Amino acid sequence: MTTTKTKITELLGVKYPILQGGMAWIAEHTLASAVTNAGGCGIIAGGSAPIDYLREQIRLTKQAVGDKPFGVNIMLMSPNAEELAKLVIEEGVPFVTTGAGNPGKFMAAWKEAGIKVIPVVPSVALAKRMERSGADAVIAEGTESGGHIGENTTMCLVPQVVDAVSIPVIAAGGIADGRGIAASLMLGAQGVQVGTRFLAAEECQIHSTYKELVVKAKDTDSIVTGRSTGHPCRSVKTRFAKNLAAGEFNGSITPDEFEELTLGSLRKAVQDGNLEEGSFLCGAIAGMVNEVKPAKDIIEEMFTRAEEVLGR
Ligand code: TUI
Repeated sequence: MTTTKTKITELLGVKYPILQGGMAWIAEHTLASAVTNAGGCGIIAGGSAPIDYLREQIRLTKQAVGDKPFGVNIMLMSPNAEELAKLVIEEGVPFVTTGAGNPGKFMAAWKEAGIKVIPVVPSVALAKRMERSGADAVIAEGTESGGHIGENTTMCLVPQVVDAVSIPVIAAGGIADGRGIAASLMLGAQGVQVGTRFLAAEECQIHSTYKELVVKAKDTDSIVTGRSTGHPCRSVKTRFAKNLAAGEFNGSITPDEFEELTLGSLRKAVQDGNLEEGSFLCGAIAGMVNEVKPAKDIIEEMFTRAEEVLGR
C-alpha cells in the first residue's frame, strides 16, 4: 500500500493514518486498544470522567497495546480538564487530542513532556493559532460530525486549513468508508479521524439500543440541537431530540431549560439506552453505517477500498 504512508503515519508511528474519535462516555480502553492493535490510533475519551477511572483506562490500554501508540482526548469544556491535562503527563500518554476549546494554556507543558498534541479545530483562525502554539498536527472537523460541532463543512474546511498551515491536517466529519478517506487525501489531508463508524465496532461498548439506532439510521436521521445555547450538538433524530429542537425553535424551551433537559443525557444513551431522555450522539454519515464488525475489519476494509478508489 502506498497511499497509507503519510505525514501522520510517520508522526504517530502507525500503519494506517486513522484516528478514532475521542467520543465522550464511549471511547474507552476496549475500543481504543482494538483500533491501535489494528494499526490505527485508538483514543480514550477524557470527557468528564473521574480522574481515577481515566488513569485505569490508560493503564488497561497500555497493557493491551504494548508500545504501540494511543491517545487521550481532552474535552476542554469539561470541569476537570486541568486535572486531565496533568494526568496525561504523569502517565506518559503518547499523544493528546483536544476538543471544544483552545488548549493553548496546556501546550507548553505537554510539549515539554514529549506528548504530541493534535487539537480539533473548527476554523482556519484556530488552526493557525494552534500551529503557532506548537501543535504537531490539527484535526479539521466539519459540521457533519457527531457531538459538539462547528459551522463549516468538511469539504470546505479541510482544504482551507491545509492551505493555511504547514503542519499535517487530519480530516474529520462524514468519513466512514474508503471513499471518504480518498476524498480527504484529495483535499490535502494527511489522515482521517473517524467516530461514527466505530460506534458500530464490535469492541465499542455502548448500549445495544444505541448501536441499533446507528446501524438503522438513514441519511436524514441525524439532527442538530443546542444552537440556542451556543453548543450545537448532532445526534440521532429520536423523538426526544426532535422535541428539543422544536422547543428551542419555538421558544417553549429556554436555553436554561435546555441545559437542564440534556444534563447527563449522553450517559443515559450510552449506558442505559434510554430513548426518552438520552442523547445518542452520531455523525451525519450514520446512514452509511449498516453493519457491526470488529474494528480491525472496519479499518482494513476502509483502506483497501481507499486504495482501489485512488488507484482507479
Ligand atoms: O468536542 C467535540 N465533540 C464533542 S464534545 C462532546 S461532550 C459535550 N458535553 C457537553 C456539551 C457539549 C458537548 C460531544 N462531542 N468535537 C471537537 C470540536 N471542537 N468540535 C468543535 C470544537 C471546537 C469549538 C471551538 C474547538 C475549538 C473551539 O475553539 C473556540 C475558541 O476557544 O477559540
